[in-house]
Amino acid sequence: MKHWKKILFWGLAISLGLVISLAPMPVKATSSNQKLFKIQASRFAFSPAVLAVNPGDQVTIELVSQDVVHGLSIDGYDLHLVADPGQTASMTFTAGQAGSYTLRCSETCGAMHPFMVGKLQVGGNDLLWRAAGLALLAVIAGVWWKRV
Ligand SMILES: [Cu+2]
Repeated sequence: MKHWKKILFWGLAISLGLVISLAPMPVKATSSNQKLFKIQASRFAFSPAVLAVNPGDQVTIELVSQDVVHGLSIDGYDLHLVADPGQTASMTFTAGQAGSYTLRCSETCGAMHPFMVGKLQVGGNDLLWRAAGLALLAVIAGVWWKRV
């Protein structure tokens, strides 16, 4: 391969890689939405168990207990809800940094209580897309490298 072609190749590959890694995601940056989740709690599961929000969202959780007393706390958040049987308890909070946070039942509700968990998924798809983009770029660059 000629010298200038190598320079062009690496220049393009590196700048594309930087764009994929660092480009801001304009869609999510400004959106702050209200999200309402009605979660049914029963031995030994939350339904729904996965809550997907974006950073900055105002999140309201209504916890409904269908059998015994259940609670809800979220790792990394100073929050605590307790719902008596047949009752609804609610709380509102602002979603923080992107990441995956475990929801836990905070009231001992029976034998499988430690496994009564769920997930608060805050944004976080960005990283996945960027990783996929970089992988794709590596494949394309590899093919191109062999052809030129
Ligand atoms: Cu429970």
